[in-house]
Amino acid sequence: MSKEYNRSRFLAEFPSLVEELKEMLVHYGLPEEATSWYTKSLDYNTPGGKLNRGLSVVDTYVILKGYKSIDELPKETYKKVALLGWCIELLQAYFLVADDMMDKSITRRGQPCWYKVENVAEIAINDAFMLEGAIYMLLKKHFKQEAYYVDLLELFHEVTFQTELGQLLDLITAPEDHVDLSKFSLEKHSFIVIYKTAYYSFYLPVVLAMYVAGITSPEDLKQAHDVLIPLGEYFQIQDDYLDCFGKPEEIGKIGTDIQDNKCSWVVNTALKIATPEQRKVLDENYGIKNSETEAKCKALFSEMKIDQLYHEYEEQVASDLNKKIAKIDESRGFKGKVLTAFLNKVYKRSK
Ligand code: GPP
Ligand code: MG
Ligand code: MG
Ligand code: MG
Repeated sequence: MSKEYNRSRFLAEFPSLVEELKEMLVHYGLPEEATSWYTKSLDYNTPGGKLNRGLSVVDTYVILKGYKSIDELPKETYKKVALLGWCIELLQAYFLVADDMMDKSITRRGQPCWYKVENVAEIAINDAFMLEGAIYMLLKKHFKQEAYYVDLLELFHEVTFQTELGQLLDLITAPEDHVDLSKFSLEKHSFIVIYKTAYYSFYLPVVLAMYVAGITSPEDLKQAHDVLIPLGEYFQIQDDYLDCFGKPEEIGKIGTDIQDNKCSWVVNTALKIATPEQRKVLDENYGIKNSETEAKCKALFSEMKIDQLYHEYEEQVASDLNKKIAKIDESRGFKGKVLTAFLNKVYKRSK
């Protein structure tokens, strides 16, 4: 079954979720102008991305159940699993609306960041909260009767908290007014990216599908965790790499990491091998809100062949992960194929 088909079927579920949320607002007696604001925020911020996280819930469930394609799923089951996928996309929308304000980003998914849209500005903070709120309204409506309802809630809450911990360290390691590259390290980078990205983007979709499929032994959750967390770390390292070396037309956003003084994989890798002269260039040009100093950092990263080191890292991590996946114990129903599918989606991505 084609990727395009899976994607369009998943997208086709979204309008009915918006309708359900609107009905809940009618119940509260919310005036029309506020309902239409919320709808606009949901439409603008939720469906426009790659949808990898949401689609992964469906894909993982199909693999765990041994189906050949999504068309073999009973309609009601498809809807349920897709709804969990949309809940991750709502979580992602919530994070991105807030992250773009914190990172002072300009574009996202090829359009202006939500807070940059006319008349939105700081209202985006409340909109972010309400994107998160939608998750729990939908989970209550569709999953309250399930034995694993509390597990779902706890999982969403814990993963959200973990993401916020990563975001906290990301932000305080990148103060706007004070550049101190000695505060950076690859170890700190690893904590930041595992927490701000790997849990919600990789661990969460698989564990959601595992709950619905009834495969939830601690051993299986650990097997999933031990591959998905390093895979998510690799994914965020790609994001850091693309922020500096990617094409804005391709990645749909303009990189801000150098000017934002971010503790990114690129600068950490450069710091590890820099000569005293190169270190001086970085000390004088990194983390400044200025496109000329930014260009100097980029030129230095190219001269230091950071892109080559990145490609070497990429080969190494993919080979390590494949070896780990080959050792998965499938005796309780979990399947290594779930993890291979993820790795294939991520390996050598350019957007
Ligand atoms: C991505 O970092 C991390 C997030 C989107 C998590 C945000 C978490 C919150 C609690 C708000 P990034 O800033 O590198 O992403 P991008 O490059 O897409 O802006
Ligand atoms: Mg950020
Ligand atoms: Mg950002
Ligand atoms: Mg980034």
